[in-house]
Amino acid sequence: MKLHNYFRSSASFRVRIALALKGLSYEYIPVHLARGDHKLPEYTGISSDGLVPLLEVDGERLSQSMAIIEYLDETHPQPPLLPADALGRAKVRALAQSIACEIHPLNNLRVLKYLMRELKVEEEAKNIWYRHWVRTGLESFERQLATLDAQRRQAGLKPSVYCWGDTPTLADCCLVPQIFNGQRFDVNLDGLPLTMAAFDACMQLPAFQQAQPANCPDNEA
Ligand SMILES: N[C@@H](CCC(=O)N[C@@H](CS)C(=O)NCC(=O)O)C(=O)O
Repeated sequence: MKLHNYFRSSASFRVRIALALKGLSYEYIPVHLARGDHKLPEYTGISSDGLVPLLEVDGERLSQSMAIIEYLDETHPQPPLLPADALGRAKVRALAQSIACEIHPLNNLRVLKYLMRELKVEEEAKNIWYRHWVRTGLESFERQLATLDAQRRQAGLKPSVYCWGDTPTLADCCLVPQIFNGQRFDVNLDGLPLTMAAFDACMQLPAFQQAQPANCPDNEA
């Protein structure tokens, strides 16, 4: 497998975590987003959306981190990244999508660049936009974790160690990169106890440590 990705890209980081959790090896192909390498013909020739990550596998090219992770989960089921039951899967996907669909699109590089370059928004206003949407999204995520926690207790289940249950899931693959991103841009992460507990639990695991930006071949200190 070949993973076209960028060390700082949250969506790429999600896939690196999934690959590491499953113990899958792959060729790391850096695409320097800040330099605009994703807009060069070499990349747009293989990627129809011009975004990272892109996974080349068995002669196919897969885009969209969530689709890639679900593909990996179906083709390499151990350890599973989604619960065995339909209700559990819906809950985990809802958590994952609150980050991938509600937060991440608003803090994406091209959106922030559009604000500044086309709408002439100042750097400070752009940062306010960024922090507002990330914080609001994480507060919603925290409320969802609190609801799930209450449901588990009611059902006589142990509190979750990770976002859902005692093994990492698709939701954790999404949460950890979002927190890294928030930390980088000074988002206030106070008052999110369940969210940060899940993040801390993930970061104890070698797979999450291995996948983090600082351990990528294209990392820039
Ligand atoms: N929904 C997509 C998002 C992909 C995406 O937006 N990737 C970002 C990096 S995290 C990117 O390539 N950005 C380039 C740009 O915004 O110009 C996914 O989950 O894969």
